[in-house]
Amino acid sequence: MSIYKQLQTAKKEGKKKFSVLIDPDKLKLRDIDKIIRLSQDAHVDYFFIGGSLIVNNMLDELLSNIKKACDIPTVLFPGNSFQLSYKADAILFLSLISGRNAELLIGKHVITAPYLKVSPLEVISTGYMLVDGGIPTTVQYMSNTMPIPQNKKDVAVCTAIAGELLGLKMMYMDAGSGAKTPISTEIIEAVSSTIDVPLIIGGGIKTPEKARQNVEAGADVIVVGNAIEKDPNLITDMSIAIHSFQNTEA
Ligand code: 1GP
Repeated sequence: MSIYKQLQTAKKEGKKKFSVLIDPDKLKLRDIDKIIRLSQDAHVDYFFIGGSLIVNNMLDELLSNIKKACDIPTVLFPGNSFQLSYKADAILFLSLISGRNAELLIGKHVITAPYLKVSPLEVISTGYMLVDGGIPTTVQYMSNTMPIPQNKKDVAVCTAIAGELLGLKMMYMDAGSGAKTPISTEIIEAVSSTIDVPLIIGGGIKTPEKARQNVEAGADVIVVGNAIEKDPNLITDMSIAIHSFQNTEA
């Protein structure tokens, strides 16, 4: 089953997914084995692979190592058009719909389109919405766009509706990696109750409690990067908090 189909089915059944974000630049190779092992034991659903820069050339190697060690699907979450690899299972084809930078709305897509068209990757068009996370994030700086303020719930809702009407298959609301303030449950609730496509939430999620609140508010996929880089053991409790949602609701 394709990853997108899995996400749609899970959404229909009220099941939540947990994705561990791996930034090849930040990760020390010796940590990856621990993260893979813990992720496998905790039934992590996906590895999102990406970062704003990726200055080393470890992307292919990292993907091969993950493939060799486990069967958790890998999804590219590219910070720019150079972060492409056929070794992943899927790619989030991101359009930065919260911003007004034409290059990131459609420009880069035109450049990468012919490569993706012939690639074996599952391409999932995704509306990327940057929400203010309390500190200027790398994405904000690199994309030269303004995030949606946390108190402008209506702007977030209308942006997500527009993305869905344009045919984007998922929405990713992100406070940016290392955000001080993660996205509020109010915005998650408002957006999730208005759209039908899967909703991914990430940025600054540091505790299993916050992950849990987010899925209760309607998030379908929770992405955690920084907190896990600092303490890989968090994977277990995060996974329980996210995956147990269905059970307690039933
Ligand atoms: C960033 O949503 C991801 O794009 C994850 O953020 O690294 O803060 O968990 P963190």
